[in-house]
Amino acid sequence: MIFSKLPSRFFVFAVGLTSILSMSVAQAEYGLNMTEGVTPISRELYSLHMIIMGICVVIGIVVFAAMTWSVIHHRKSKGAQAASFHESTTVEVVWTVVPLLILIGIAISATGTLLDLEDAKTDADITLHVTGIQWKWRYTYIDEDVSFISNLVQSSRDVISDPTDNENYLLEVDEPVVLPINKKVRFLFHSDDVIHSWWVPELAVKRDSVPGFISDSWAVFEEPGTYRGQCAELCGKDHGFMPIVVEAVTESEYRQWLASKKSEAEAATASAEQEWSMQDLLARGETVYQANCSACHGPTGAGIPGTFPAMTGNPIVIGDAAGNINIVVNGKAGTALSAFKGQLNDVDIAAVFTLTHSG
Ligand code: HEC
Ligand SMILES: [Cu+2]
Repeated sequence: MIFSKLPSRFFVFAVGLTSILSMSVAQAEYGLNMTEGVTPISRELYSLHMIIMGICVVIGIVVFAAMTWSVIHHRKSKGAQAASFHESTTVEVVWTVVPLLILIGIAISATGTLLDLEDAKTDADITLHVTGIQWKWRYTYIDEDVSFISNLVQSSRDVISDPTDNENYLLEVDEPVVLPINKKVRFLFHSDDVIHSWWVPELAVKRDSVPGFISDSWAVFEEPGTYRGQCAELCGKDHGFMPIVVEAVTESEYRQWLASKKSEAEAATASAEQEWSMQDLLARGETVYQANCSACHGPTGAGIPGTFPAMTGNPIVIGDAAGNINIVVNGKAGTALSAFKGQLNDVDIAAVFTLTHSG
């Protein structure tokens, strides 16, 4: 009989459940609930979530209590007989009207928040264009003439075989996005290649970045701070290696940062005119290569046979200079190699060319 098997099955179930629960306690930083976040919209979403969760819990308790009570009090061994009534209008009206009222209640509280969430445009102070690229993000400050690529930081790449003790492993970038507090920031999302998703839990922003399509979202930071996130759409080999770091700072720090970004860009343009020693160029090339090329062509240039060509000893790379530069600058349509002209400045392209071309 099935009941003779019950105790051992129940035991396995109980042990399983306990171990799952104790696991989630051990990994407390992942939490059991969603984060409340740091922006007005994230808090609105959080309270909406709590209200609806509360309603679901109450319904769950009522339904399971009724079921459990009926199963125990009307069990066959007690000689219970099924009631023989049909088509009770009262019951049918009750089970239609009660859920309807609950749904209307949820819709009323949700609609305001959803409208708020969708309204990225009204009164936006700053527009940030976010582009997903395999496997990094480009940030362009519309109206500010500032644009840069944000890559996984080298210190995370270096310890991939043993990341113990690496603070913010895979959650640190070389160039964080900097934004001022108390301003409405509108994000525009787009992709250069496949679908990515820009996800920063504390901002309650998780939007797909889709090639050929622009979607938006927004945030207002109330406190300075550093907020981290990741790409949340499986986008290829290094999907797990394109983190997001947003730094919220005061208005004056933001202005300073913008100014320093602009002078950095000017210095980079000017450095293209300067005479570079071979040694400096190779060193610069190594940095550019590790940040921009190593994900596909490998840290040592060995590539991945059958998927990404090796750089070392590659006839195209060590052969005709113009052909090699053309491929890097313009990319190759239909392959994973994107055009680097919008991502690297002239000196960086020259440096990485010098490095790879020298074998
Ligand atoms: C997202 C993956 C990816 C990244 C990042 C990448 N490449 Fe490539 N690269 C490719 C692929 C794929 C090809 C082969 C294209 C083809 O099918 O012809 C290629 C080809 C090349 C070639 C032509 C050699 C050949 O055998 O086809 C050169 C030169 C090159 N890449 C240089 C670079 C440089 C320099 C960087 C960094 C600035 C870089 N690549 C970054 C994927 C990548
Ligand atoms: Cu991605």
